[in-house]
Amino acid sequence: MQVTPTLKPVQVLRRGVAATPAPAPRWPIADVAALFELPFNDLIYRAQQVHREHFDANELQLSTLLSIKTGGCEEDCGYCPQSVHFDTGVEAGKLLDPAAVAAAARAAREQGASRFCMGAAWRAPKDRDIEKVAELVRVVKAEGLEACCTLGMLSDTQAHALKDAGLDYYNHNLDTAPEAYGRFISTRTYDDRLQTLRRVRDAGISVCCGGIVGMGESRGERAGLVAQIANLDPYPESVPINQLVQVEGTPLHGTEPLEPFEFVRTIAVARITMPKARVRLSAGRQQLGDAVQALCFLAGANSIFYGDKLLTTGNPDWVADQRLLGTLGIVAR
Ligand code: SAM
Ligand code: DTB
Ligand code: SF4
Repeated sequence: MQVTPTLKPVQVLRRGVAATPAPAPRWPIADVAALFELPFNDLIYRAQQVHREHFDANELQLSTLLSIKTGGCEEDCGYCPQSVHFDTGVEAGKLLDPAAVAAAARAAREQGASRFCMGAAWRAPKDRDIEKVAELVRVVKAEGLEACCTLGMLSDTQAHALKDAGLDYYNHNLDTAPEAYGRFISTRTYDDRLQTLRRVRDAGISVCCGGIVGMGESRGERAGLVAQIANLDPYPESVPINQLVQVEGTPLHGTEPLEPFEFVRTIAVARITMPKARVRLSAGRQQLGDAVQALCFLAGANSIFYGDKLLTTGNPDWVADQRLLGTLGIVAR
């Protein structure tokens, strides 16, 4: 099926003078929604074509996650076990020291990871936190790995300080479609997130931005999320697609699980709309199982979180992943 971009009508000012129209989005929501509606085989075929045009289809990038500051977060993201608003049993910890981070980074590199992503349960770091995280970035770089951080909202100065420390990627997710956002989070806005993404981009750091599916959102809202990310200008270098990990105590625990083929469709649509991005099969791999993961790779996922823990929840261990990649003939980078 041919997806043609629709042009927005030129806006006309009251006095009859033509105003500069907002640039047409690269991916109108209707076109993204139309991709979701394709027969499954046609969608996967299109995603494979796009994937093979831009990547070696049998190659996978491995990122290892480490929670450098766990729990006690003041935000109320309804999916997250680290929020103080919910009783999930996650205990708040202090920021890890450089030696602990160096040891974890070395272990990740020895197991074949190429990127090390440090996550902190902050709404926004303080300037003195950034000084400490900058040191952690230097430690990770010294181990020969790409460094990524996800620390919450950043100011311009903070983004530049992280860039100066050598940070390669900053992860900040939009998480869901704008119209669904209020159902999950009340303590910061969608615009706050877009602003941080702009600051990261302007500081010269590569952008990692994705979202969560399986939160009870509609297909149209999944299309809305992908369209938002694909229409960032430029679109992110890295796009993590998380399946909700349901944690007892969070408001989203007990949500009707997403049908696995719908998850695969989301990966395929992300691949088609962001041809050169690393699309990462992120949280939820333990729940997906090997066969659905293989379908995700077929649909264009070419990155995973690698290591037996995400931030506070489980992930397949190194042995299981190496076995899966061996079975599929996929080579790590
Ligand atoms: N506190 C920072 C923030 O939210 O910007 C960074 C860490 S936060 C844990 C990073 C991302 O993890 C969230 O944006 C969300 O996409 C993802 N996440 C959190 N809890 C999750 C869950 N239960 N299942 C899937 N993804 C989750
Ligand atoms: C992302 O998109 N997913 C990762 C990473 N970026 C920071 C986090 C997943 C967290 C899953 C729930 C947990 O382990 O606490
Ligand atoms: Fe805090 Fe991030 Fe969890 Fe939201 S997702 S509660 S900001 S740690």
